[in-house]
Order: sequence, then structure tokens, then C-alpha cells
Amino acid sequence: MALTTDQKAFFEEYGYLPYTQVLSDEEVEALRQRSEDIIEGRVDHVPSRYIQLEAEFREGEEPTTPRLDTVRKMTQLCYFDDLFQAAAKKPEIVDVIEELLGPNIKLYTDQLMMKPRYNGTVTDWHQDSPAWPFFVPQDHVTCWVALDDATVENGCMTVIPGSHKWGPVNREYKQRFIDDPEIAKPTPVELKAGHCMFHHGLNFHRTGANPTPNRRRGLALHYLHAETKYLGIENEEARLGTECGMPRGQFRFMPIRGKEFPGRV
Ligand SMILES: O=C(O)CCC(=O)C(=O)O
Repeated sequence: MALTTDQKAFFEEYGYLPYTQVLSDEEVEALRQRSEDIIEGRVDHVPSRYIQLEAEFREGEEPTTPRLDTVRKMTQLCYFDDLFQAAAKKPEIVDVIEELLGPNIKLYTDQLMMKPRYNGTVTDWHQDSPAWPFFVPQDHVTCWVALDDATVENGCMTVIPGSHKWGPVNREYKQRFIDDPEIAKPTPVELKAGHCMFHHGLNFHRTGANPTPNRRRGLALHYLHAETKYLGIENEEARLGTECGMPRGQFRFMPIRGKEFPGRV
């Protein structure tokens, strides 16, 4: 068992779980180096549309800021890059996901949140699953792995414990929900590099800005169970499937462990 009874009960009660070290120092360093190689163009295996700049750098003017300090996030790295894929498949992570989601697991997507030094902006309060309404049922679990020490000062994850129990909250009413004194007990989760936390797809979370001189990179790995229906599979086949070199009709999200099911993700 990857989780103790207390850890499992904590996740069920609060919708998140600060966990232990899942990547060695060497693995963390290799992922940091690879992310820099991708951003600085020393390798070109990740399509550029999966690299998103911070808003203030999106205008296309000649940048005076080093490129590494302008990138907000990169997505789908696990589909294109061997090191990031190996991280998503690490038993230290997947054993926990299996306990939380069951034996048949797929990876939907990943986001390497770069939170660049000085320029890293807020990721506002949100729940992950309702942002992806094309999945039914709405069961996701995210593993968020720190690639630098994540602190309150540089924009670590902050969660609202127990918020997952209230179900999906419409965007229009989000702020009222967050401000409700019965609900809102925002709790920062500081993590050392290589350590991770897990959160439920309905848990409200945010990360702050990073005004510090140090980067705060974090890899969010979004898992779902393989029985999930994906109501937008044709779009993904046309997009990610083609980019990954999959013949039409054959694209499925990344198998991580257990069985696959016809007509499901
Ligand atoms: O790392 C961040 O800044 C935000 C991550 C996040 O929102 C997530 O993992 O769902």
C-alpha cells in the first residue's frame, strides 16, 4: 500500500494530500535541464503551440527578457518527451494514483508550470475537473510535483481543504464560494523540490505570483480512470493524435497502468 490509512482518510476528508519525495535530485535536475533545452530551442520535439508565454510577453515584440523568464507553461510534454513521460509513469506516483482512482489509469494531460522568476503570475482559484467538461464521469486526480522548492513567497499551491465535497461550482459563483467563511480556509502547501502533493479534481486551488529571483517550476500530472468517456475524442485525434503520429481512429490518452476499454479514453 502506497498510502497509510491516515493518508487516505486525509485525502478523502480534505481533497488533497501533501506527500513525500517522488523524484530524486538527479531526476529533478534532468527535468529542469530538459525544460530549458525545449524553451531555448536546443531541441525541437515539442510543437511550439504547447509552449505558452506569460501574458505580458505575448505581443510579439522583440523580447529583452531572457526567454526562460517569459514562459508561463508547457503542456503535453509527456506525449512528446521521454523524461517527462518517465516521470508520469513513476511507480512512486502511480501507486498512489491507483489507490485514489482504481487500477485502470490513463494520463489526460500534463502542465509544466514554469512560474518564472520576477514574472510568474497568479493561477486563480479553480477546480480542475469542471474545466474539462468533456469527460464523464468527472473524476480526476492530479499529482503536482515541485521542481524547485515551492514556498508562499514564490507561489506554492494553496488549497481550500474540503472544497471537493461541495461538487462543481459555476464560475459565476466562484468568488462567493471562496469568500464564504464556512468554506474558505485557504491553506498553503509548501513543498521541497522532488516532493509532491495530490489533489482531487473538485478541490479548489490557486497559486500566487512569483516576484522572487528564483524560479518555481511545478509539474502537474492529470490522471483519470480508463473507463472514463471522452466526449471530444475526434478533436483530440485531429490534434494531439496527429502530432503524436497516431493513425486516425487510434488515438487514446496515455495508458499508465491496468486495462484499456473500447470507446473510452
Ligand atoms: O502550478 C501552478 O501554478 C498551478 C497548477 C494547477 O493549477 C494545477 O495543478 O491544477
